[in-house]
Amino acid sequence: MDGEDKSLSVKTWLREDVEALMAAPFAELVFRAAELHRENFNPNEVQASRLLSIKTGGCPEDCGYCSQSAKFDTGLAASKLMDRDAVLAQAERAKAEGASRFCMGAAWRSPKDRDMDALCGMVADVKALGLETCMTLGMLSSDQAAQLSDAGLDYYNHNIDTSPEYYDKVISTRTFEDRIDTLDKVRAAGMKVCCGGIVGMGEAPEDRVGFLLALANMTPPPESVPINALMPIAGTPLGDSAPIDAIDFVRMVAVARILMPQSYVRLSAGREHMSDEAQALCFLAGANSIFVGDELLTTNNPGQVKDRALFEALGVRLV
Ligand code: SAM
Ligand code: DTB
Ligand code: SF4
Repeated sequence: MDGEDKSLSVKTWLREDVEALMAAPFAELVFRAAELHRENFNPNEVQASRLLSIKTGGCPEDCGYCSQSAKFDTGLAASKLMDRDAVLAQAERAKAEGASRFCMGAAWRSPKDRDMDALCGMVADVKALGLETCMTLGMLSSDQAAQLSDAGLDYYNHNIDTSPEYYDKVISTRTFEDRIDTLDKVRAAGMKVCCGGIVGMGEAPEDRVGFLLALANMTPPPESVPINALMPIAGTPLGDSAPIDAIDFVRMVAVARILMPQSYVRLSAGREHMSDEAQALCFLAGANSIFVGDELLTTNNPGQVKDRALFEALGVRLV
C-alpha cells in the first residue's frame, strides 16, 4: 500500500495487507508505525481523556468481559443515572487534573428517551468548561444521535470490540451489525466516532486481523481508536482469561497506527497491568491517547502520580 494516495477515507485495506503487517519483524513494524506517527502528529504529545461512569451496573446486555452486566454475579452495585451537578463537579476535577476530553459512560443497552434531556444538559455543562465531550450509552436511534449532536457532543464511543467472526462468542444480546448501525447514525448526526475494542479475550490471531481490518475499512476510519487490554472481572465468562503478551499488544498498536495514520490510537484499559517499558513501546509505536485518573469506569487505572513519573521520564506532554 506504500506510495498510495494518503486520503484515508477512500483506501481499502486487504486482509493480506494486515496479515503481512502482523507478521512483519517487530523492528520494521514499529519503525514504520513511528514514521507515520510523526508525519501526522507530534510524537511527544499524548491526548488525555477522563472517564466517568454516569450510570453504573444492572445492564441487560451479556458482554462476556463486563463487570456491569446484570447477567453475571460480579459483586458490582448498580446505581441510577447521576445528577447533572455531580457530573459537572467530576468534569471540573478532570479538567483541573489535565484532561482535555471528558467521556461519560452508561451501562445501558440504549438510552431511554426520557433520559435525553438530562444527558444533553450534561453535554452542555461539560462543553461549557472548555472540555471535549464524549459519551458511550449503548445503541442510539437517529433522533437520539441528533439530540446529542445538537447539544454539542463531540465524540460517541461505540466499540466493535472484536472481529465480526468472534463477536458472537463474546456477546449474544446484540450483533456486530447492530453496532455498525449505531455508528452509522452517529456519523449521520455529524459526531466524531470513537470505536475500538478489546484484546486478550481468547481471540485467535486472525480475529485480531479481522478486528483491525473492520476498523480501518470504515469510511472514514474512526477519529479515535481505543485499544483495550481485557481487565479480567471475576464472575464474568472471561474472568479467567490469560493476559495478552506485551509484545503482541504493541504489535496491535503499531498495526492500528499504520492502518489509520490520522486517527488517535488510545492505549485504553489495561495500563494498570502494563509495565512502563511496554507503555513506552506503545507510544513509540504510535499510541497517542490515554485515559488519565485513578479509575476507568469500574476498574483501576494507574493514576496521576504514576503517570506523571512515566511521562516525565519519556519527555511526553499530556494534552
Ligand atoms: N454500555 C455501553 C456499550 O457497551 O457500548 C457503554 C459502556 S462499555 C463499558 C464501553 C466499552 O468498554 C466496551 O465496549 C468495551 O470495549 C470496554 N470494556 C468494558 N469492560 C471492559 C473490560 N473488563 N476490559 C476492557 N475493556 C472493557
Ligand atoms: C473504551 O474503549 N474503553 C473505556 C471507554 N471506551 C468507555 C472503558 C474501559 C472500561 C474498562 C473496564 C471498567 O472500568 O469497567
Ligand atoms: Fe452493558 Fe456496555 Fe457492559 Fe455490554 S459493555 S454489559 S452494553 S455496560
